[in-house]
Amino acid sequence: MNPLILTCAVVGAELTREQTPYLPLSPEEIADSAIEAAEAGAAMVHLHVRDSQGRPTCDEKVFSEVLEKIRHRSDVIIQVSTGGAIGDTEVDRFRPLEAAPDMASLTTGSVNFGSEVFFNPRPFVESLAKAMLEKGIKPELEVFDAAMLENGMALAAKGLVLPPLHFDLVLGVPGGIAATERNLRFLAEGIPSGATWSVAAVGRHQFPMAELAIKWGGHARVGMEDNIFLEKGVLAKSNAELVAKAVKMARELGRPIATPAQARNLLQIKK
Ligand code: KMH
Ligand code: ZN
Repeated sequence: MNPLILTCAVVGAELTREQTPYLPLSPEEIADSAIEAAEAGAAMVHLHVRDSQGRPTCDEKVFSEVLEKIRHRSDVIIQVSTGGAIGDTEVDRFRPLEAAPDMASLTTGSVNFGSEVFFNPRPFVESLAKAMLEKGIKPELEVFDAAMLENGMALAAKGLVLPPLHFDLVLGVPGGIAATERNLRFLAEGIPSGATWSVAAVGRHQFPMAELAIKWGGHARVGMEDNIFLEKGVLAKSNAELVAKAVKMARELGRPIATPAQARNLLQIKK
């Protein structure tokens, strides 16, 4: 089987220390947590950053600081979020690209997100894709609902995203597609040939959906952005613990873990 690319989504934009005291917030904490996750087996990290008050920010200076700290000590693939936090302006959501990451997330459509709306109108998505293309940043096409798969392929048809495409199937966000085996199979079957896919399922669905992806030849994302529990009622004390659990699962299922170099090769990302 092809090696498994594990991504760790380190902090996200929604969580607070009230929900888990183990959440990394400062640039040092986020960088350390990303490096520990890489040491535990993550080939890629998906990053949001926080300001000095712990609030989500799109500030490219904070992103650059975190990226520099990580790159000093690790060759893990760094993917920044252009999803940001609900309510971020379109202008702000371009800013993380200025930190020159390897990859960036690119949600290909709008979706309800809890009681709010995660706005991704087509012209905005296309302009983000164009900016990534011009900067040589590979997009991870984020699919929160079924139509977003077609939207990703439409970007490719317009030449705004270059093959090989990489999709992240985000399951279980309230308002998006639910985290069920049937839905994951449906989406995975719709992945165009030559493309890669990973699953990021929310909360208690994180590991059951990762297990299916491991068995089916897909890739998986774990980490506190999506799930803060190692098991029922037990908070993960670090992102590395969540990655280590996925590594153990993959080993038991006979799937090798991709190093960052192998993942760069699979995703065709230049160093
Ligand atoms: N925080 C969510 C509104 C992404 O990183 O690209 C969007 C999100 C997706 O987390
Ligand atoms: Zn994110």
